[in-house]
Amino acid sequence: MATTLITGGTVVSATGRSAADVLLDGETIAAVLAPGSTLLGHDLEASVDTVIDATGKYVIPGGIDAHTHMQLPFGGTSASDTFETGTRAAAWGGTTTIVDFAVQRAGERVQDGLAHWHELAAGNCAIDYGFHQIVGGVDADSLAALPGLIDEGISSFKMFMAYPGVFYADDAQILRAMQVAADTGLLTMMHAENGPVIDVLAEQLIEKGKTSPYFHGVARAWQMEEEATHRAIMLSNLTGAPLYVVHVSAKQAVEQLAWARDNGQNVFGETCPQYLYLSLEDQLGASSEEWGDFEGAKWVCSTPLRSKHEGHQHHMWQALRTNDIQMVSTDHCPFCMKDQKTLGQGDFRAIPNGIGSVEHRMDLMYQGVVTGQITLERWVELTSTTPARMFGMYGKKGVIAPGADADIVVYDPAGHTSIGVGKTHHMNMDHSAWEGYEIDGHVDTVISRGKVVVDEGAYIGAKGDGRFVKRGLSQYLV
Ligand code: DUC
Ligand code: ZN
Ligand code: ZN
Ligand code: ZN
Repeated sequence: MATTLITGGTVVSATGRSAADVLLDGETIAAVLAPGSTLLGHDLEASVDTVIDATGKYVIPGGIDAHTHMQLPFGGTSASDTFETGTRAAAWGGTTTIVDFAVQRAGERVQDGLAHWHELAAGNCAIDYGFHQIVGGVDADSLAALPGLIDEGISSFKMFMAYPGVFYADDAQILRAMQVAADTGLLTMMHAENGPVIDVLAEQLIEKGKTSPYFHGVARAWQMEEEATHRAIMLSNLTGAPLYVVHVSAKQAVEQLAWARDNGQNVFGETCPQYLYLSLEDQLGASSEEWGDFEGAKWVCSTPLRSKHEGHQHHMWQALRTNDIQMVSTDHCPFCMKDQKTLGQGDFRAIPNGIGSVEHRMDLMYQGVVTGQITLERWVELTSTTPARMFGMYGKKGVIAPGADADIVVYDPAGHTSIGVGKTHHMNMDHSAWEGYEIDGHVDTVISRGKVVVDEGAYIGAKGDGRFVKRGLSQYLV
């Protein structure tokens, strides 16, 4: 087995930092050692196969993006990143594990939806990957299939309070699924927006001729995120099923989660970089049109970007510090402007929902360290350690410790990253939602299970390096 020694760096964990050398033996971390240590009298630098000099740099556990949608069929098209292109872009950005959403549609067997997702991913991924299960049709068959997911290494499933007629689950369906979750230890993930109300608001806007992408955000009112979040919390309270609310963007939804946690409920929230940095007003761009032009389609996602005048973004950073929000994932769901987003020209309801960020999450969140919004340790916790614990991978993933998978990023705080097409952009999309963002930091080296896959901006891994991760139950269950 090839051995590697990462020397001279500062090893950062969720709880602290220290100067240490990290010894890798094949795919596994063998030891974390005081700088310059010998092992049983051997000079390590002389005895290993490869030495990586991390002097002046941070050595962190590889990023875990627990919310991606490679190849997701949506609105008559499919997300433009395949497992191959999307996981490669993730690796470039310092993410060494993704958890993607396998899709079951109404009328389809859960087992068939899952099998299809395995076919899409197997042999194509650059980094390790796991799956959550989307249950797009809650009925007696899909409920009966849920407990069997645990043996398949899938310990979480997602339902939608939004998208009537597509993925939507009503309260009665959610109740029944949460009852199964409470009995089995599956973690319930929720897209918490009141879809039926949003659909009426959207229809009324279109009737008034308000068709531009901006009105996507107007229709998806924060009140209907707060309301759905509260409803999910109460159903979780009633059933005893722990709850994980995905892509929280409204400060009022954060307050619901904080309230429930203060009441002792096992509920968790995830936000995404777009809700920390971007706003509904950004969607208007430099357009001279009153309600923006079609450029705004680049930022159409659900939940939507929120108005900067209401202070959601500031509140979200605060929630990351106070642990009212526990995780940052991307909800990576890219669509090209030229032939996909354009489906919604003249009617924002037909714009495929999603932003591509899988490549930039580690950098964008590191920028929060630079600007004093979060600590270095919190950066690691939000982007790697908590995702590993939340989704049953901790020990193997999310930590630099003997016995863990050798998933490691060497991050250079003195480096610089310019984001945008033609700069840092390896996702399969014809634009960037993050064009022009400048990061004071740089992903230098990315190691995935002991193999260097990215070295100073060069991808040197291969399709199929990534393996399916069979996850255990959430380590946040009590
Ligand atoms: N939101 C998105 O932005 N894209 C895919 C699905 C979702 O809920
Ligand atoms: Zn969602
Ligand atoms: Zn999503
Ligand atoms: Zn560098």
